[in-house]
Amino acid sequence: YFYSSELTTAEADWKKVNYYNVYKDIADLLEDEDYDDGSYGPVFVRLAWHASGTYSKKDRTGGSTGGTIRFHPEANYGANAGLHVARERLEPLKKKYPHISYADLYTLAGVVAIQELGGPVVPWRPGRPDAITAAAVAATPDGRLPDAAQGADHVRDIFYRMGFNDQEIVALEGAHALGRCHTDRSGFDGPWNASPTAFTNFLFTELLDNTWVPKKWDGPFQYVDKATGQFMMLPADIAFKTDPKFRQYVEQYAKDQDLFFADFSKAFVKLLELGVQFPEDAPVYQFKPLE
Ligand code: ZEM
Repeated sequence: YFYSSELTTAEADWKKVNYYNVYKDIADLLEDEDYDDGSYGPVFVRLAWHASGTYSKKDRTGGSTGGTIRFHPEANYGANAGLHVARERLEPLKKKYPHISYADLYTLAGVVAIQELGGPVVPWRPGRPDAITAAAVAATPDGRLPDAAQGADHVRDIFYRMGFNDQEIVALEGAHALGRCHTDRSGFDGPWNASPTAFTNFLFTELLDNTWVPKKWDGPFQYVDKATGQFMMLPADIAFKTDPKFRQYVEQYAKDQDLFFADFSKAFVKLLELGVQFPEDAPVYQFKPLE
């Protein structure tokens, strides 16, 4: 998926964009009965997360700034497999609103998806600048996103590097209530629960309520629920059940959806703003969900 000329457009100007209109137009792109479980919402959330989760607080590189995820080599890192689907779905909006930066568009798409799939309001600010060519920025190094095959130590290494604590990490992991794994993207297979297009605290309830057993197949090692075999957990997800410090938050969020929503919103705002130097006069939007 080599993007160069097509996605390299004129410089963004965040003040010239009506973000209420962009919000509405992203919301209109969510539903599609021919795609996955009927919604692009989950893959928009994954795009926003992968665009942002490369941040390192040590050297202040990475993060959503620059919209660098659209350029080779970052676009082609293994962790980002399949995200061209989300970028291509959003591309008409870059044509319609040429002044929005890709970095703002991709992060806003994650916010719209969370809200329109029934999640909390996520305050969002515009003003992330775009890199105009891949050469204009040093490439974001590979290996900054978590490896699903690993456990709690690795998950902590990755998220502590971004500046998150254990509670925030667990809250963010709750996004796995949404969407599914694809054998042609990550190699893993299946949704985490029965309602992958609704933002819920089901990642936590499913983790605790089911017995998770190794899936018998030729693919990468993962878990399925013992009762039906329909739902999945990654090895990294299971670490949230087995690690005592993570598990205390899993138990809280399984019991208290409002607490999860409030904590998720705060942590997701932080994620989307990692490493971004916003213009001082950029307002914070709190969009009302459309329905
Ligand atoms: Zn995910 N995630 N993620 N994640 N993720 C996948 C899918 C989705 C991990 C991971 O390896 C994977 C966060 C944290 C972590 C979403 C959101 C967020 C997939 C499947 C994998 C393998 C990709 C595929 O095959 O399509 C690991 C190891 C994580 C941390 C330990 C955080 C944080 C997220 C947002 C806040 C979402 C929404 C999906 C579903 C995408 C889709 O297309 O349905």
